[in-house]
Amino acid sequence: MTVFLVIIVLALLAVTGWQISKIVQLSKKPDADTSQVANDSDNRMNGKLMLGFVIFLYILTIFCFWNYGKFYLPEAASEHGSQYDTLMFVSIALIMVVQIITQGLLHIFAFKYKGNKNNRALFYADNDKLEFIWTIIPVIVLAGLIIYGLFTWSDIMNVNEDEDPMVVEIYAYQFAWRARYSGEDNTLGKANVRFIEGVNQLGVDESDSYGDDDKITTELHLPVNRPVLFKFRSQDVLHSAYFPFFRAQMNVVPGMITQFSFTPTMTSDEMRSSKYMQEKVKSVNDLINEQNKELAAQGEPAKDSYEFEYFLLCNKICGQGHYNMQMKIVVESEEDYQAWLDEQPTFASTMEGQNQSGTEDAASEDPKPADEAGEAPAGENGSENGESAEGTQEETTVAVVEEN
Ligand SMILES: [Cu+2]
Repeated sequence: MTVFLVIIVLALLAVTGWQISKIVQLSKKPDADTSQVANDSDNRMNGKLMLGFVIFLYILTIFCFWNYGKFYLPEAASEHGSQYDTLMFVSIALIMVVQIITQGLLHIFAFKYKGNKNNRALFYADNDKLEFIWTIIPVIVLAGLIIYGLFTWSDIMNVNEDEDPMVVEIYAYQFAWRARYSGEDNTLGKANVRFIEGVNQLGVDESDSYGDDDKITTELHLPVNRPVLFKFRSQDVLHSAYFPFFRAQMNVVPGMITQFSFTPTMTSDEMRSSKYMQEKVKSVNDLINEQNKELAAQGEPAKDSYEFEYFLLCNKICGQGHYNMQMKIVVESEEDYQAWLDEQPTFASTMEGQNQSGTEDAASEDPKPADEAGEAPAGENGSENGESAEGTQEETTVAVVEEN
C-alpha cells in the first residue's frame, strides 16, 4: 500500500513539474528566444550534462562494487568451480575495462565537440584503416572469449567415465526433492512416473533388479573428493537443480533425464569454518538477534539462530511452493557418508514393508480389486492400491497443463 502511494505521489510530482515548465514557457517575455533550434548556451549545457552523466555512472559503479561486492559467492566447493569462476571473472573484467574506456570516450567527446555556431562540420567519408581496426579487435577478443568459454564448457559438462563417478538420481516434484542412490551396483533401476504408487513415490520399476538396492533419501549426502554423476528427473513440471556453492545448475525436465557431474571438494564443516561463512553467519545472526529483541518485547517466541548448510534449490519458477523447494546437502568424509548410507533402507526393503502391511490390511479390510486402478498403468504393477497412483497421475497432468 505504501509503495502504491509513493508511486502515485511521484506521478503527481511529475505532472506538476511538467505543468510548471509550461507556465514558465508561457510567462516568458515576448522577445525571449523561443526557437526550437539549439543555441550555443543549450549546447554548452548539454555538453556539461553529458560529462556529468558519465561521472555519475562511474561513481555509481564504484558504489555498487564497494557495497554489494560482499554478495559474491565464496570460493567454489567443487573441482570445476574454480574454472567456472575464472571464466566469469575474465569475462566481467574484460567487459568492465572496455565499457569504462568507451563510455568515458563517448561522453568526453560529446562534451569536447559540443555544438558551436562558428564550427563547421567536417565531411569525412570513410577510413578503411580505422574500420579495419575497430572490426578486427572485437573479432579477436570475442572469438578468444567464445573459444575459451567452449573449452571450459566441454571440460565441465563432459562426464569422465574413467573416474567411475558415483551415480545419484535427483528427483524433482512440486515442491520438493528426493535423492536416489544407485547402491552397490552403481546402476539406477529403471523408473517412470507411471509406476508411482503407495510408498513407491519415485516410480521405480519393481521388475528391474538394478533398482532393488537403490536407496531413496530426503537429504543429499556426498563424500568429499569423489566424482558424482547426477541424473535429473522431474515428476511434473520444469524445475532446475541449482547448487550455487558447487557452481552447478541443470534443468530438470519432465519426460527426459538430464545430467551433470561434479566433485565436491569442501565438506560442510570446512565451508562453515571458512572466514567468509563465519562473517556471513554472524551478520545474519546479528539481524536475527535484533528481531528477537522486538519479538520478545511483543511477547512472541524467538527465532532460531542461523547455521550454514549447503542446499539444493529450485531455480525455475515452478509453482506456488517454488520458493521453498530445497534439499539439504551434507558433504562429509567417506566414513561418515558410508555410515549414513548404511542406515538408509533399500528400495526392495521399503516395498517389502508396504506389501506386508498391505497384506495385513487386506486381511482386515475389503481388498481393492486390481482392475479398479483403471487405465493407469500403475495398476499393472501388481499392487492393490491403485488410488494414489491415479491421484498422482491426475495431479501431474494438471500441473503440466498449468505450466503450458
Ligand atoms: Cu521447482
